[in-house]
Amino acid sequence: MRIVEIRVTPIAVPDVPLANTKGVHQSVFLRSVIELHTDCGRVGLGETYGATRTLNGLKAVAPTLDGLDPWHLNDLRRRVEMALPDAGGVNAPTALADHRVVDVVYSAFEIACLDLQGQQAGRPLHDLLGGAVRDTVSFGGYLFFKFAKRDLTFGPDILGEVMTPDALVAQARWLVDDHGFQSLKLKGGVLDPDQEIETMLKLREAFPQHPLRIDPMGAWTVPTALRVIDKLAGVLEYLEDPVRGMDAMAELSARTDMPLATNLVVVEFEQVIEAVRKDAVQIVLSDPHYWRGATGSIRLGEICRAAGLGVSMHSNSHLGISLAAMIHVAAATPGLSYDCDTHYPWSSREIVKGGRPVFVDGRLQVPKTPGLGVELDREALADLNSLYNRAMVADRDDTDEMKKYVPDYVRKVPRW
Ligand code: GKR
Ligand code: MG
Repeated sequence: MRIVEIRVTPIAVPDVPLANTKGVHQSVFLRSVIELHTDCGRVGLGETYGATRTLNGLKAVAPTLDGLDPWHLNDLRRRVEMALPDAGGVNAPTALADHRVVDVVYSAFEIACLDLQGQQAGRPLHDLLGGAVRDTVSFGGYLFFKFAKRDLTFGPDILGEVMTPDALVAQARWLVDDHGFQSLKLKGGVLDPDQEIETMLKLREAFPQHPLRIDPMGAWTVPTALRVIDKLAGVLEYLEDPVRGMDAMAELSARTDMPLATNLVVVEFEQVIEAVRKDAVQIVLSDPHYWRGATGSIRLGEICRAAGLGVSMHSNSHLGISLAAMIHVAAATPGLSYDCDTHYPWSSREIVKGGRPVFVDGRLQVPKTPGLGVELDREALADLNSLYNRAMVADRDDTDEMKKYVPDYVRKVPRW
């Protein structure tokens, strides 16, 4: 089996103004859809970020994959590195973590290669990763403070403005009622820490059995984080990226028993070593979009096990190909003991056939069909590609978008 044609299609998907510590989501989120066509008529699929640096990286690598054997992932890595010397990071200047272009591009093509391997072998992708250790994957409800969407050109709003603790609890009720989520994560770092403490306490009251997390993405100083921890003792299952940078996380970690998780300070294997040396975090978020694909994510799980760290799973706005990849990886990661993050309920479109999967009790079934187990809906892909061409949004910039809602907004991390 050889790759004979590579397609990279940028798409824009209607989004709603979800807030975070660096701003707010734009009216669309961007993704790239990868298709690897083979000489035997199979098509391997991948989905990743869609902003310029990722898209350019994917396009630069695509022609070099002609003739690749999808079983040869070392060859894939070699070709990606050769096509992208000194490519740097993918993220916007306002982002808080920087993922390497080579890792992101490799990851996207790797998933598509694994999809092809699975199809040829007649086995689900997770069988290529050591096999599933669970039949279903459990996701948590991802809560956001948000504005009421102003520009409805590309799609409607969901739920209107949510900027108070009570409105946030109502949002959680909606997510739990509609999808059955058994745990909840709040994207914090948006309101004053006292209001976010109040929000978490109200969530605890409304959902006494649900494990709760908050992720302010580095919005707090160490003293502020200690104050929040004091008020939320016994309420959180873990605290994600409360302070900014490895050293601040290490300082906080030395002063609290609260488990600290991250998807900001540990995004490469070298940083796992640094984090362990500094005892900066207790849980690392895995993600097949930048941890060197599905195989890298499994390796991360193994390294975390050896280092005594827990594993959870990170998400960004995504559609069904990514969701499938996340499910296969989660299914084959024995040490994953927390509900995975997902932004999925925040969009209503899909690019895979069969429509949107339905969460039951916050869970999705692990596919048993060969490869990723999803097929492209070409009409839906064309539609979102046309939206990409019309929306004229080439990069994610939450800070710039925030100025539309709060004209004097200044990005400041940490802010409190
Ligand atoms: O969607 O605004 C967002 C999130 O803040 C996302 O961009 C983060 O990458 O969900 C992510 C996180 O856990 O930090
Ligand atoms: Mg996070």
